[in-house]
Amino acid sequence: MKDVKVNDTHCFALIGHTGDGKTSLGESFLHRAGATASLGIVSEGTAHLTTLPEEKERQSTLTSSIFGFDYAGKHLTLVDTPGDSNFQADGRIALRALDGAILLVSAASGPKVGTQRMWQFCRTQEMPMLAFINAMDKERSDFAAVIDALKEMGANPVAVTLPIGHADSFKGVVDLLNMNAVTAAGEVEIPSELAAAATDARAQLVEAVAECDDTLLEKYLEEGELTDADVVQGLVLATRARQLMPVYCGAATAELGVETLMQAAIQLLPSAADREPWKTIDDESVAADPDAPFAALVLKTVIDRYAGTLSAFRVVSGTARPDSNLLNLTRDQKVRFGKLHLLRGEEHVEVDSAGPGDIVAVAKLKTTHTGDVLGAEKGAPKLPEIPIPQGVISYAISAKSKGDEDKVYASLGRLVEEDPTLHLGREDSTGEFLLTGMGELHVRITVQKLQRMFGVDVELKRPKVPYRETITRRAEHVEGKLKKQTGGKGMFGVCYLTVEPKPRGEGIEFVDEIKGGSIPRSLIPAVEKGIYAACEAGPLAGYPVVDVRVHCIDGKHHAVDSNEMAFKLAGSFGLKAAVQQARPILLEPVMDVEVSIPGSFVGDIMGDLSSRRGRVQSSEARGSTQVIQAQVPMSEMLEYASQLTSMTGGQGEFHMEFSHYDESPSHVRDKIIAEARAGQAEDA
Ligand SMILES: Nc1nc2c(ncn2[C@@H]2O[C@H](COP(=O)(O)OP(=O)(O)OP(=O)(O)O)[C@@H](O)[C@H]2O)c(=O)[nH]1
Ligand SMILES: [Mg+2]
Repeated sequence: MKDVKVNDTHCFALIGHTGDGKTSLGESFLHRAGATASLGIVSEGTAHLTTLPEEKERQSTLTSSIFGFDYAGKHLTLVDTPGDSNFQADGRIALRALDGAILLVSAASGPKVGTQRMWQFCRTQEMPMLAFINAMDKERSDFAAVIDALKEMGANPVAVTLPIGHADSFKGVVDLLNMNAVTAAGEVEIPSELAAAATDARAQLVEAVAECDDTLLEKYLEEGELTDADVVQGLVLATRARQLMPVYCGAATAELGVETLMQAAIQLLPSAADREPWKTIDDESVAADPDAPFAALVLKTVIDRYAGTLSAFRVVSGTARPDSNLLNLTRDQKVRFGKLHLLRGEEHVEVDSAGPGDIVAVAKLKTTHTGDVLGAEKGAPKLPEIPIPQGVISYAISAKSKGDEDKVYASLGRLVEEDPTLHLGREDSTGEFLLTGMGELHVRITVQKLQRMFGVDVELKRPKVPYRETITRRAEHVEGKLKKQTGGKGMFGVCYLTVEPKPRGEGIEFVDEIKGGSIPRSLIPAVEKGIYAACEAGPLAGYPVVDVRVHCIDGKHHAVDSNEMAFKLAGSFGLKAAVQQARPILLEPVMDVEVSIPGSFVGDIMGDLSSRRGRVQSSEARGSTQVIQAQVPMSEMLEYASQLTSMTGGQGEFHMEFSHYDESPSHVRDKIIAEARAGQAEDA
């Protein structure tokens, strides 16, 4: 693999809504490239990209799958991501370590909530994208309608292929760059009935490309045409600058339109050498130079049946070699690489080096987690680590058989290690474990895995809503004081805090404004620690305090009695008092919900969503299905899966994803505060 140069090394993801055909497309890539001997089929459980029994059972991807292979003299790493909102976060982590994405859209149903979400995410990451309109062989496939829908979504789609026929008569694609057609028989002439449409679409493509570049536009306006080389070059630049999203089409399962797309991925999406340069935390560019000091990002941790736990990383610069000593820069610890493995579904192939753009895995490094930055012992660029999305829904769980608690905790710990979007905690008041994930299915699948991999059974209780507390106005000069005189040495520390609200999602910020040593320098971190500790359990109902800027403006100390503990407590008391004075409110998580139902249920479902305090945002027909989009507080949606089934006799489907935090209305707030107080009283 390593005779391939960096500019022939590509890594990209397949993204989109669940069920639109990402894994099928990935399988047909692998098959066309000769990386797999047979075409893997999701519905038959033979896909090389879905290896878990839970994935085979549900016929759906639950965790991103990395596959390295060679094609046309290039080394490609394909990452197939999950489309279901419960598992999309895993794909988002992986995307941070990749150079491009192919957005899959169903030709029959167009972009959906999952399509939109992943597209939006890639857009914020400034990631070049191609779109693939899949399943042209299905009834009701409509290429032009999907392009329109992509435009409406805010993308800049431009058709680079046209479908030849549709549904049963779908045969292949017209390639507007080469002005030929590609069918199961290979390259052929454009069918005569499509000649006019192809000329027309080619003109639109040329015009779109010309509009992205002033020099090209001038040339185009003067000469009325561009050379083939100009069009290709212009399209390459416009794709990488994210001015255009080139659109391809085909049918993944019939392997039609697939090679044209693969060639486009290589030609239009950047290689590891010509992607936007990586930036260090100090905003310096990092060149993809195989001879520079090594730096890499851990994008996945995999528990493998044979190899134990593996850390998969994407090399950003330098070259990884087996049996070498390195640093985990995130945790500031030494690590040692053993063998390097190229990941190919279930199969792992040992390799002797990995350079920029390669993704390989090593046996789990102690203390290394998904998202971490690895680097050479000397001179490694300081890359920012990958942020890990936090789960939103928590279930209390307990072991089914008494005495199994330790085993449950240890096994869950392993699963959390593999999937960082899961979080395992313990609720002090009840002693129960709290498993937090991205959605109900995420948590349920984890429980299934626990049973299969470790043989432990757990019981899931009603989920808990992760409320938050915050403030709505400024409170100034609030005292936090600890003064204690018990026998010998006393404890003394005073701080004065001013708090003010921050925009939603910005967290807690500590600003040190101590002047003149009213609190000794060495003790200011203790105040900060105390403040952060107090933010973990707010004064209203014990939920975390968020989005507050805390200025430490003054204080008092004592030469003998002031110490770290005293100032930590002073900080904590000060924060609690300041929050109380700053008109605190309770925030509740609000979810984006998309419900798909047969048209006859629209009235019932809309009414039901309103009774759950939902705000319906749109309702539109997609074929015979009606799709309702709404925002609904999480607390009202905890058991929606089973309720929707009973309301629609099993004909409804829904997707739900965290959207934002909103102030909860007073009747909800009062109830939650009362519940929290009752809980505390019980403990006392
Ligand atoms: N007719 C037709 N069916 C397709 C095509 N592509 C995929 N399918 C079928 O659609 C179903 C879902 O395909 P997948 O490839 O598993 O979809 P996915 O996007 O990976 O879904 P998730 O893993 O859940 O995100 C499978 O049963 C496929 O056989 C296609 O081009 N034509
Ligand atoms: Mg899949």
